[in-house]
Amino acid sequence: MAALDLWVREVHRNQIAFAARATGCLWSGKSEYQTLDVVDTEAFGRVLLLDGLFMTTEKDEFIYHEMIAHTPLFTHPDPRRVLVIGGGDGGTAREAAKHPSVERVDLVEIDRLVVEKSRELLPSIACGLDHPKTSVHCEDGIQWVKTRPSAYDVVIIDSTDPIGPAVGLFSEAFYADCSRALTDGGVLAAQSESPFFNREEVRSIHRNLRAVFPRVHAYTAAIPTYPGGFWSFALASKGPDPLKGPAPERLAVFGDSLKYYNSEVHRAAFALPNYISRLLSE
Ligand code: SPD
Repeated sequence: MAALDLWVREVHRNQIAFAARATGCLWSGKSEYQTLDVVDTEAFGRVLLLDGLFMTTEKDEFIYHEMIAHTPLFTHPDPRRVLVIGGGDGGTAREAAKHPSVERVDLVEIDRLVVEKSRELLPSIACGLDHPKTSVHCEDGIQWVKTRPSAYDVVIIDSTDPIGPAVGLFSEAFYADCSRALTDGGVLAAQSESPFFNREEVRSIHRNLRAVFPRVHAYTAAIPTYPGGFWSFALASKGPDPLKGPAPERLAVFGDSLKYYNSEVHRAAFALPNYISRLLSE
């Protein structure tokens, strides 16, 4: 008898699809905010999907988490207090906690089920949730930043896509609250969608950030499991220049523990293809 032909598939805007062969489903359920599935695959190991969209996978998560965390953290000269909004799987907190200067990582994830299921089923990623520097708060990040003036050196918005509970995490009003939650010279990074398939979202993220921050740059990374395999991030700074790259003595402390990020990758990530720089200047 032939084995079952099971695939997990993300359909993007009913136009394109990305699929991976599944070897089993470890959890499927619904929280108050979204559907949540953890599926085992041959190609990517365990995959976390929210509302049917690939959020993170055991095998390629290092690319996204290293780039969303280390790019802003090495841009700031001395990051001590870090806020991660979203990021309930723990990968971004895991990377932030690696910085010797970082004393505290507040992780504010609205959906408790994401935290619980990540701890249970994605331990290599979720170890960041239980790091001694990390405090997990299952609360609304939009409210959190409203009441914490000058509390953080770096804010990282590790959100889902701009649908459902995450929509407010892409607004100018929210970015203004994040700016107030940052110290002078603070730095913010946010996942900012596919520059090829989400052109309007990318443009709007940059428009909203530019209304608040004096300096805003896009950077990119190749991420196999996100639509198009190519993803963008936004870096907004109240002072430090992200294009300089990491201080060599700070990066040296990491030895060979990073799998994607290095100083050449940091600088190269800000080099934009013409179609993206034109999109951002339109
Ligand atoms: N289309 C996928 C965008 C997902 C961004 N966030 C992923 C969370 C991983 N910590």
